[in-house]
Amino acid sequence: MGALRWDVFCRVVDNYGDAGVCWRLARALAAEHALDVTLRIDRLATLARFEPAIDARRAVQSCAGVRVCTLDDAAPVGALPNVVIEAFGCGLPPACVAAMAASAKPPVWINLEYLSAEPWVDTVHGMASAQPRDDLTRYFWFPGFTSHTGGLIRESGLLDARDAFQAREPRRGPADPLRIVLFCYPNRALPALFDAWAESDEPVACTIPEGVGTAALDQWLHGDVPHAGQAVARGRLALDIMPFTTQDAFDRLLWRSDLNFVRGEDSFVRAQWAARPFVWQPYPQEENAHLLKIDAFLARYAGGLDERCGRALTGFWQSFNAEDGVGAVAAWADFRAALDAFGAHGRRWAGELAALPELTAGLVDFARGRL
Ligand code: TRH
Repeated sequence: MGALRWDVFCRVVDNYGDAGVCWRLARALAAEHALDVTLRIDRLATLARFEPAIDARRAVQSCAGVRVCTLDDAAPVGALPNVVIEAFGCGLPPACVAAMAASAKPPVWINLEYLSAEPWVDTVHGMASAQPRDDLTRYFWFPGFTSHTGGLIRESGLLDARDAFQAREPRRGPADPLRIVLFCYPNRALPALFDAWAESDEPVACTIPEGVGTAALDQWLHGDVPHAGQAVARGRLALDIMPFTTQDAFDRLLWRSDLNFVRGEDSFVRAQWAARPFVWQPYPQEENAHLLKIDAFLARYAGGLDERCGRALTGFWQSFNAEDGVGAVAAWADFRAALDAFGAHGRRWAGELAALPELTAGLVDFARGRL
């Protein structure tokens, strides 16, 4: 019998995370679990932004051991896979659901949910939901930070590769710049932080992916927004605009950095595997629901820090996410002073996460038990 067939369905809502998480999952399923994986995605151009081998004009292609197809609701269904992953409740093509309902042996249908540190996730992970209209069952897989959740994607050998990379990295000398990666959403606190870094008593080298922080750069540089490959220096601050790179190269950027500003979901997880100090800006949600997500994560993450460092971390994260420039600058000094402690804590935290079930392997076991 040939390899089991898994289809991952992805509709890009916004930004890169939906595509990023699905690409990472599809690659891991194919590479580490010898599965025959197809990623069906509605916006190839988004995937091509960080996977240059992808040709956004081709409806079907193979890349990194994964068959990549444009998600087309009108396309004929063809042979059903053994397992269907519906990412982030994106909705399967109606014809696909109809074919599954008509099938004597419908695929195992799993909805991959968004990551959250909120305690309720422990109570709903793995839940089955009957789809009465189609007489199908849909399971819910919740990534998370406890053993009662679906865990996090951690490719095999990732942490060894990180350790080998960081061991080769020269230690930062006293005259060396503080290396910051800034991958955040539009944030009104940035110009004030750029000012503080430009007037800092140490050099600061800030790497910004192209298209990130544009409004703040426009304001701070009086309309002279640099493009990818360009660098700008003001006072002690050097800004380097980088073109988008592959997910693996992005990992190495986080591994090399002294402080990572990350956002959304996938870069948030990768910053934790990087075991370097980081600041998280979740995807802004209505009624500030994203602030609850920060508090839930900080309740888990900051717990391992002493009181002074915990206050410094929480203070800066909350000011940054409140887009409060004055507050962020006021909190920066204590945050900066605690960076070494955050680095040591980051290693402990990554070690704790690595002891949890790994998402892809858990998903494969779960599905195999229901085939
Ligand atoms: O791009 P994001 O803001 O995506 C968001 C979130 O996923 C959010 O949960 C979702 O609701 C929203 O989209 C719709 O941030 P995220 O999740 O960190 O995804 C970014 C991806 O881009 C991640 O896989 C890393 C990748 N990336 C690269 O591969 N190369 C790069 O150079 C950069 C900057 C990013």
